Amino acid sequence: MGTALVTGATGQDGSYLTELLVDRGWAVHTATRSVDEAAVALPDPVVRHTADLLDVPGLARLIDEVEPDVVFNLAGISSVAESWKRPEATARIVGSAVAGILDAALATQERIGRPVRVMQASSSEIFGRAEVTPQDETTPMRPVSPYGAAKAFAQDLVRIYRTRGLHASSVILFNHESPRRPTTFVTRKITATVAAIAKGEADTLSLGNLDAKRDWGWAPDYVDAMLRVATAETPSDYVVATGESHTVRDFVATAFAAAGIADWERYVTVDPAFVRPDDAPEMRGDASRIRRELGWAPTKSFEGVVAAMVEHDLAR
Ligand code: F7E
Repeated sequence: MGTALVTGATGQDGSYLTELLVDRGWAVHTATRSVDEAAVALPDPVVRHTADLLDVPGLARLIDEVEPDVVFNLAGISSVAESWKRPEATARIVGSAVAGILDAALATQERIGRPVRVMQASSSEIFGRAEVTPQDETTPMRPVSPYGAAKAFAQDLVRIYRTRGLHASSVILFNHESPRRPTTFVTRKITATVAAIAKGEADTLSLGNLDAKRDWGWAPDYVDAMLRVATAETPSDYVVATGESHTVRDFVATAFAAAGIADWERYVTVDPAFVRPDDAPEMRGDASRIRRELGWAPTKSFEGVVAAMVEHDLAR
């Protein structure tokens, strides 16, 4: 327990992490970009700050003012599709801003004479067209999207600052989902549309690449991994994944089945607008290391994740 500063606290992961930290008795400060974002419900005892990742001096001042035991960096553009539309903004927000956070944490640590840890949310997108499946901490980075390239850069920075004496770690998160996922991501787009079709409110589900394989876990499990990594004695980088992959098509079929619809193919169309310039064919993680060293394990199966999301969307 201690003081945490969470960037991106109003996103899917940020909100689950903030709740977990408050539950565990941490003092939590959040840094969100705008007044609107700060208006999203967060647990009561949280101290909210407005900070923009592109304002590096402002963020550094905030870290210095809060004197956190851990900075959890979850902010940024999290959509790979959007990173193709805003590559330069992605490079700055997802990539270079992390240099500012690490440097500010080190400066504050030196000033106050106690550790200021950094927990960076990295991504399986760093692996891109990986030569090996499943991917683990030793798999070379070979990103195929602006988002993946920016996350790879940030992860290298984390490793570099670790050698300078900062307790800085990256969790290499494979896809992780929940009812808090926006519909710009494929899983929630599918479950929200399937629920609408089941209720007679929609008749088409329009998607891009149905053959992509992803390792889909349950978001609350992944923030539990973040806390384990941030509080571990030794800083390091850890893959967080279920070890199972499924195609987008499998996700669609499982979601329709969960809503009681068997003949799903007649509802699905492919729209080239949702196909990306490049897309990793298969992401599947080997999380043996975090399981072994930090006792982490996923709590929900693929079917469990899909069912929880469809149930939520049917009940809305
Ligand atoms: O796409 C395919 C798409 O946007 C998953 C983020 O959390 O995980 C997430 O990134 C797959 C891709 O997530 C549609 O081409 C097909 O192969 O849900 P997504 P993502 O790009 O994997 C990683 C690990 C992160 O770090 C990211 O922050 O689904 N796909 N049709 C589609 N994707 C979308 N969004 N929409 C479609 O219509």
